[in-house]
Amino acid sequence: MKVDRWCLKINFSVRRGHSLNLRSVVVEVCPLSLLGGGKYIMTKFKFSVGPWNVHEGADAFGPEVRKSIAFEKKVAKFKEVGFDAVQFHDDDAVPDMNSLTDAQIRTKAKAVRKILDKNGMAAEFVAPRLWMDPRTADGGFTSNSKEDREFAMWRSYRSIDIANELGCDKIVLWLAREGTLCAESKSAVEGIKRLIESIDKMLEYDKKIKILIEPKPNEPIDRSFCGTIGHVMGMSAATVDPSRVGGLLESAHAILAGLDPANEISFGLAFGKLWGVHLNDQNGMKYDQDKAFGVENLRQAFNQIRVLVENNYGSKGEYIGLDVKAMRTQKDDVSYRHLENSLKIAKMLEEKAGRFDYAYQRECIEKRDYEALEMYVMELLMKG
Ligand code: GLO
Ligand code: MG
Repeated sequence: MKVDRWCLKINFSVRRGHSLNLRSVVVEVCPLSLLGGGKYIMTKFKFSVGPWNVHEGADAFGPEVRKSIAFEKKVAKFKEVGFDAVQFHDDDAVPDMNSLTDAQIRTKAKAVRKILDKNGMAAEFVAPRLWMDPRTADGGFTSNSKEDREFAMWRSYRSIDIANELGCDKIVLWLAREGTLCAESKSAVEGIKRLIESIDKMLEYDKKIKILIEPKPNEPIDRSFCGTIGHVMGMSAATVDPSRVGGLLESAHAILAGLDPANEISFGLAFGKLWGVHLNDQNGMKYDQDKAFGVENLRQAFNQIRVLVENNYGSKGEYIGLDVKAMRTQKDDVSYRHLENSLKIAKMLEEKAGRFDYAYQRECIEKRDYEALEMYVMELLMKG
């Protein structure tokens, strides 16, 4: 990359009668060509991303529109953009794993660890991809077929093996097809019990592994068995080791459930069980959009970052994951833009959260003048 000009930006503001809050100082040092990315904005968070977040652009109605990018290239680019860790599906790490032995899977995972190490990146989690294989057409853990349920467990155990090789202790369960398309086709009571039993087996298979359930109310399934972070907390409590079962909250999934993502995040935080987030955005209750973080609902996005900052999210090594997808219209050369934008917006909102005037908030609360508080938030967001 040719860089000919550099730019240093220092932004801060002080409210009348208040001293300078160091957390509110933003220093940007960057080549002008990177000004869009926000890589150099200061943050207290660590960020993560999955290889699936840079994709070929196929959707339910049309084919791929961008070229595939090799895994190793993606990892190098993630680092350059400003990410700290990679999230994996089991077969992102070990493609074609169904045709490999358990030992071969471990060997392939070791090679992936080397790629991460070479690029100074960590692995955040491994998620069994239980929605692509024909054997998961009716779900994995809750399929009506015993063989399918066994296949789901095999993939889950292998995901744990892969996580161990990659040096991470988190397994994410996005329960994509655990629910029904035909309401009468499964007993929801039995379904929930099967989910809990499956998680128990994973906890017993590896005494150190942590399970993070990523709730979603629908899509691809019609009625999910585990739609919100409240469901996740309930399931956690019913497992053999609740201290190792927590949640990963995705903004778009909360919106699809008709809930406020910041409140869902707060629910998990209140239980000390929010161990991951997938920040992104969503225009209303339609298909899952995975838009860049903050581009639709800026105030909601601000409040997500605010509660994460206020509750010291990240202090136990948790990452902010950005589960965003590029618009299908993006061309190859700008296929990381949605990630750069999401990172930049998250960090800019973190800076705004650092400037949030808690004394003024208290004053408004005492007077019960919430209109004033709301206007303060709007001005904070709308002014530079
Ligand atoms: C889809 C989910 C998906 C998961 C990922 C990790 O709606 O958000 O992207 O987060 O597969 O399990
Ligand atoms: Mg997600």
